[in-house]
Amino acid sequence: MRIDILTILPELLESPFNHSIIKRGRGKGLLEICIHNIRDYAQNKHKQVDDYAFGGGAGMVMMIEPIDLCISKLKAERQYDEIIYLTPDGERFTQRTANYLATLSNIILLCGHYKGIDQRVRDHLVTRELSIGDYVLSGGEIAAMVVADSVGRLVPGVISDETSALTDSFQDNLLAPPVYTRPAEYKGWKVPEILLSGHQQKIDEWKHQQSVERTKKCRPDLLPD
Ligand code: 6GU
Repeated sequence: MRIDILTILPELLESPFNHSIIKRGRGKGLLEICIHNIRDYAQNKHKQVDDYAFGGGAGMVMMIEPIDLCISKLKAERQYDEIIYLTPDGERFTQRTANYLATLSNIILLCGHYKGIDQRVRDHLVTRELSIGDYVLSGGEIAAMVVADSVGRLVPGVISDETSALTDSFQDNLLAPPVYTRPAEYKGWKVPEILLSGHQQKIDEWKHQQSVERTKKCRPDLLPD
């Protein structure tokens, strides 16, 4: 899978994809993440990418032309399944959306900034708009990291233990059960006896029950009525 990220702050996006699972996925050639600086497509000598809003109002608006030029260049090289604009007024990003995006070959993530982006980008270039939650970030970059990370780790082969992505919290609308490792007792705090018992079926039942309990307590909205 290939993910192209369009931003005016490319430095912000370098580090998160160079560690751990995502780094390994890139190393194995399963995942390509390419960062593009929108400013490289600015047409005037000041490399301007934003301008005053028509009709007034506070804040600058990101111009359509540099974004269109960057997207057009990428589209000439390959077909894109989705061109996604990250915005707090987009559709809520969930595990379900991540699962869907992980089935695609090529996607573009467009990071917004300032007061917003020329509406014509949203009307004519973007195929989907996503928000990562009901709070406002200073730009779309952190949201793009969230989307690329959660999608990238689902691409087959990126996580070596195939089953582990499937047992994540949310994959079955339940939170994950608690996990423990050695020592079996620390400062008198004990690992639940059942996990040391060797009865796999009982252990699986216990884990499921813990998942349900945790979900009831922390995220009752995930449970069916
Ligand atoms: Cl995608 N962008 C910004 N700027 N803020 C957000 C967001 C996105 N999702 C939640 N808050």
